[in-house]
Amino acid sequence: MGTLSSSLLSQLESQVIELPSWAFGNSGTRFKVFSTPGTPRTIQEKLADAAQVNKVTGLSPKVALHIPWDKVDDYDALRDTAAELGVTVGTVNSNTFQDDAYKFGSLTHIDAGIRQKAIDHHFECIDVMDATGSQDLKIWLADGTNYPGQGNLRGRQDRLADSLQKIYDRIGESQRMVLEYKFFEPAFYHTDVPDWGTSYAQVSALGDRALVCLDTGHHAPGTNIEFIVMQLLRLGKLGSFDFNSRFYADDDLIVGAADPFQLFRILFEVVRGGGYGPGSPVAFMLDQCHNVEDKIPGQIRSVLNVQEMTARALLVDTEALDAAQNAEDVLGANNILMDAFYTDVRPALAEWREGRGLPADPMKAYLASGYQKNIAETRVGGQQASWGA
Ligand code: LRH
Ligand code: MN
Ligand code: MN
Repeated sequence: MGTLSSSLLSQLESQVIELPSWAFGNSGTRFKVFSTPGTPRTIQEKLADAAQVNKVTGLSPKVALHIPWDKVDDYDALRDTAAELGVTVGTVNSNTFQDDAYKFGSLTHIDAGIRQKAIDHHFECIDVMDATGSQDLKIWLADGTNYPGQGNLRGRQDRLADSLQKIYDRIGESQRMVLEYKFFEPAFYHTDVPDWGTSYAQVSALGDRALVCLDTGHHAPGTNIEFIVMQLLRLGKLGSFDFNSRFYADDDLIVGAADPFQLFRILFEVVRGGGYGPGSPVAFMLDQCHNVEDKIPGQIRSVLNVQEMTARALLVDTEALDAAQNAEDVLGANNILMDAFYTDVRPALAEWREGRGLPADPMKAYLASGYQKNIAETRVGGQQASWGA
């Protein structure tokens, strides 16, 4: 099929990119949250919207939940609703950053009572996982301090290790815990899990089913993210991605929008490091918000960006690259990588999609389906993503 071989295309067949439920809610910055016509009012409606993304792309059969944003009374029923829509529940994200009790920390808090409250919240998330069939518990902590001297950095790290152990002990044999890091925000002086090294140190102390989650927007400008990807894969500790793109900090913009070349470089290291394909432990997830654009098209664009860059990463002639690297052929090696990056895979992917009963142009198909118009007319009072406000 044009630029893409059939063996390459077959590698794309099983690609899954998990969608975050919160991408379908209204979101914004601390200045303003704009509402978008048709925004879901319930988690069931968010699942329905996610199912539309999957319907036209075939890429996103899983939806991540955020608890308590997506809290319901009956998770068995939610699991059934998801199944009827042709999706399943993916990662369950805990939330210890919106409760007054956590002003000075959650899993790291000096007060054992507050720590226990945060641990109990994670136990509740594990119950949700059990009921919905979710495999992964994702922990991101807002814990940190704003001023030098405010907290005992080491004490907080020790308490974190203790709290994480209690949560880890509760997850089932087929479940995993992923610990996400972020270099700053909302705390500005220090963050308790600021970098991959801290996450790695913490999860390594727990066991095999504790891994690192890499959010592409959570690094200082200029960080070589693909190097971190390589290292975590080398250490067997890359559990999942939160994909998004950023110009400045944790912008949560559409993945591949700000820097498609970076996304390509990351995916190349994923492929090279054995992080892609059946049997790989690496879960691909989006962690994005759509503040000014329509949400479903935003998610369609995102999963297609990941698919396109995966195809380009798979295109790299690794044999030729090895040879050029071994011969210290600096520009030759660089050229091999750039050749793949500059290959326009879109026509071949469109043709391949059609052959699999999917629309050649998923965005066009969605816009023509009338779904957007229908939800804009019928849903009144859409939910805020509870994020970015
Ligand atoms: C934190 C984060 C984390 C949250 C999500 C909403 O910045 O990346 O993954 O759970 O945003
Ligand atoms: Mn994230
Ligand atoms: Mn983030």
